[in-house]
Amino acid sequence: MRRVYLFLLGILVMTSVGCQTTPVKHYAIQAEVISVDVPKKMVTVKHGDIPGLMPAMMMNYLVADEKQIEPLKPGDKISADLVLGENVGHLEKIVLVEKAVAAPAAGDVNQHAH
Ligand SMILES: [Cu+2]
Repeated sequence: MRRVYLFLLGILVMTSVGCQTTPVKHYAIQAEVISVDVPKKMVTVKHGDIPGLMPAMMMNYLVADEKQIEPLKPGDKISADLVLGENVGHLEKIVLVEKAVAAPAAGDVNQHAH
């Protein structure tokens, strides 16, 4: 009986090693860009709730590829893949969801009451 148990345990260990080569975790996040530092590959965002990880907050993230943050401007809404598992988390697959509202154009003046 014990032998069967060990055999099953062996299969379990091999299976988990096989399908999980790295202990890296991915979290899909939604965030608003606060500032972008392309040379440092750093982006400051205000992210929403990340279930099981942290509540909504403002924080800095490194990005794997600085080209992904080059076009970003403060106020842009993005979605990204937060990758944790190394010393520092970083963002991948950054997608611009919504462009920041542009500076008030002539048309917007009409919205003010005057
Ligand atoms: Cu956070």
